[in-house]
Amino acid sequence: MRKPLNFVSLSDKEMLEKSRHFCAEISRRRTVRDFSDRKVDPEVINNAVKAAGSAPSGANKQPWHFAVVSNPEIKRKIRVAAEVEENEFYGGRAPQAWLDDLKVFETNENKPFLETAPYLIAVFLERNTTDDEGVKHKNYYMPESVGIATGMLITALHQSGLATLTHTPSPMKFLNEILARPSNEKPYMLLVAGHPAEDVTVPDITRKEFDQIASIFD
Ligand code: IYR
Repeated sequence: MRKPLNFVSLSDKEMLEKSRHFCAEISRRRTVRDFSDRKVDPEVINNAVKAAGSAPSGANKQPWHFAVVSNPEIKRKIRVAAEVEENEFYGGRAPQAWLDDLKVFETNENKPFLETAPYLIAVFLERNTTDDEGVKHKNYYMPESVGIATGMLITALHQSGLATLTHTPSPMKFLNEILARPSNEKPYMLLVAGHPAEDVTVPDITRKEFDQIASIFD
């Protein structure tokens, strides 16, 4: 079965304008590590998750799950468990070269934002899916699919006026336990979302120039 494509055609001029505007808007996105506790309308978060759920995926298996957490006790449990892993990371597990690379970001084992920010979105990758008859089905291109969906989630939250932090405490198995997710789901990322803290600053880093990231064959 097929159906018509619901495609919006733009004029060349509109296209150019929209592309410039979007590039400028998304380039303003910065990862934030200090959040305000200001509330966010849950629908804004749900809409961003719906946008992420529209991502392309291998054989349309949609191998993702988004656990949306605003409950303070659950946020606290996540913070405590993440800080256990981060203590090990900063206290010896990470090689010195890695710690040196992180210096500019001024990160450490303390993760207060996991409690301060109004929302944590734990993204899980479904390794396989079990149907109603209990038969296991393979998923395809899971990291690619979940990566695209997570990028769309970050983009959707940014254009809704929210700041995000892509947090990856490692290992993240504790998220399965705290959020009661089955073992076929692998924690992929813990996305922190909310308003930035007042007067927040970010590291003065630059992005590579276009010709450093692209090669053109015309
Ligand atoms: N997960 C740790 C360490 C960390 C690693 C990388 I690569 C970063 O870009 C930032 C942090 C932490 O969150 O502190």
